[in-house]
Amino acid sequence: MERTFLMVKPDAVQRNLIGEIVSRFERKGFKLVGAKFMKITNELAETHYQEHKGKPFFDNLVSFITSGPVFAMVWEGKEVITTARKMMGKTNPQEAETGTIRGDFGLVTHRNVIHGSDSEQSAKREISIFFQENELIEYKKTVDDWLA
Ligand code: FUP
Repeated sequence: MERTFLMVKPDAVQRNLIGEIVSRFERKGFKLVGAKFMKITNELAETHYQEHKGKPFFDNLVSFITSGPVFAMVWEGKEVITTARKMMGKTNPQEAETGTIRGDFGLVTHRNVIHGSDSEQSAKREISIFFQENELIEYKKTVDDWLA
């Protein structure tokens, strides 16, 4: 079953949106398999955002993501990587459709509420840098039988 890495960013934690965001993925039918309320170190931020190293917004991105606690999660389900990206909306909240998380709760790209892996490869990489294998819980939900 496919897994993705999602993270409620510091702006959304400050704005009391953890529950709202978690709720959207629960209601969609995805299964939470790991979660961690944590403060990201500079080193972890630079590893996580390594593809953006050298870009003009990199330093601001690292200082934003380390500025306060985040809620890091692993979610599981059918095509969860692409579906979660659709539910998040475009990177720039001004371009994100109403009804998406960024479209509903964000105003600017540098504080865009949520992170989500953009491919199978980045999901694997991001899950492994944020979580140990034994922090991910395999369990059965009877509701799964009514999905997909
Ligand atoms: P996304 O996958 O939608 O999170 O977007 P990217 O991987 O392209 O960008 C990662 C983060 O960098 C964004 F969430 C916000 C930040 N960013 C900027 O601040 N300015 C930019 O021009 C592009 C991205």
